[in-house]
Amino acid sequence: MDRDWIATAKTLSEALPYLQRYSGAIVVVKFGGNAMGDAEAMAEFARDVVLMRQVGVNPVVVHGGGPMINEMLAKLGIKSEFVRGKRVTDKATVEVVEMVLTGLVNKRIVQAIMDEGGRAVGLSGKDDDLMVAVADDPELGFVGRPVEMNVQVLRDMFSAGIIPVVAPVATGMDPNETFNVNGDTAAGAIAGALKADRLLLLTDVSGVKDASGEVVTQLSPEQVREMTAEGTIAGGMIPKTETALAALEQGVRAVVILDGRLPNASLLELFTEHGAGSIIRS
Ligand code: X2W
Repeated sequence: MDRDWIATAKTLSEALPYLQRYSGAIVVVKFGGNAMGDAEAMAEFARDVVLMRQVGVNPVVVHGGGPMINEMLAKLGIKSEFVRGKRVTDKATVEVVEMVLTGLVNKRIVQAIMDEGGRAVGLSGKDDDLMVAVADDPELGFVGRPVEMNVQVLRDMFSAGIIPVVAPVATGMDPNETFNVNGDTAAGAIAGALKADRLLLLTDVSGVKDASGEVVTQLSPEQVREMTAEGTIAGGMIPKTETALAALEQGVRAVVILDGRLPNASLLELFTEHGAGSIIRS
């Protein structure tokens, strides 16, 4: 026997208290473009989400797709430019962002979830006015900061057993406007409005690291602020920890920053004693 089936059964048995704890919970999962990698990674992510739904969790997927937007902009001869981690988004760019995120990327994820036997419906912040944004910074053009969330549509989908898959594109106060919202920001705003039990930010690093490069498994908001002031939390981690702090302030119970490239990263975090990445909570 090349596999220890007794250990497999034991793993399932040990998951019982976690399954009980998360039954009925709302878990928002940010799935970034870098974590989507190949078809295998996508299928594995989809299976984890379908399993969550199967055991009574209400998952919401909020996705990114930065690398896919870059690729399409390059094909169209439009240059990509980032300021403080956000894409400078003019009128032509926002049209490409909306096409790529709500079309290509969103439907790939919806299909991957259905391939694993789940029911998924894709939507963007424009659908049912889920996410209304205003311009974040004049330098960035049509980059949006969410100011109004209408999450009833997500609750309706939970009741129907449907997994919502949300593209981070928002409508404006003027309904003819379209805003490009950073995927982490959108996931935080949705988790905040739902007062989610968990916000999982799947990325391509193993978590928040201390000055010696070790992953810190548990952090308070105060520790995050101190580590940011000292410069230990820097670069690409800053938007993630800022999102985490804002989400906690809005009533999210805990935020986890974890490596989405790890096999079954979300399951490891939710359903085992081990956990994964860095958990931030008050
Ligand atoms: C992002 C939206 C997609 C995203 C962008 O245009 O790339 C802004 O920068 P990842 O894969 O999660 O990085 N929006 C404002 O967040 O994708």
